[in-house]
Amino acid sequence: MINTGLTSFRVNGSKEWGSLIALEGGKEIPFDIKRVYYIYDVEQTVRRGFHSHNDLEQMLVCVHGSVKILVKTPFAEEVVTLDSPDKGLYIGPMIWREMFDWENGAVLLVMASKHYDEKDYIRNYDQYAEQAKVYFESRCEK
Ligand code: T46
Repeated sequence: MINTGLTSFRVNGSKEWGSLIALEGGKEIPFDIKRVYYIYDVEQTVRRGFHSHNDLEQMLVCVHGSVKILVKTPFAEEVVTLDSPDKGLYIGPMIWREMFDWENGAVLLVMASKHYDEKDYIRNYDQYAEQAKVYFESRCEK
């Protein structure tokens, strides 16, 4: 789907010493990282998200446990399971997202291309769908 995709990170490690993953802005992460936050202690039945961003890029990594992410546009939708620290889900602008089915103890780490700005959120789905149709149609891709 345009503006979102799953990626695998290179693991430095061995059975003897354990594993290390290094992520750098402009390299493994396709933008300069301006902000990092993490979500944890979420009950399994809780569903979060329910919004899109006008102009924000993010990389989501479940560094412990697992969580499912629904990524959706007016034209397509997909559920991605993040269940390993070596998997990253890139989410670009104008993608609706919902996070659900949290495994007990799951920690979701997010790297973002911009500082926090509530004005960048679109939290109403009908309003999002209207704007997203214009956005994706102007790019001639669905
Ligand atoms: C996203 C998904 C994956 C801040 O003060 N600073 C921050 O950087 C963030 C991300 C949030 N907040 C405050 C705003 C709310 O009062 O923390 C509270 C919870 O935020 P929100 O309800 O937006 O959380 P989620 O889990 O629905 O969404 C978050 C991100 O906001 C969002 O950008 O893509 O995680």
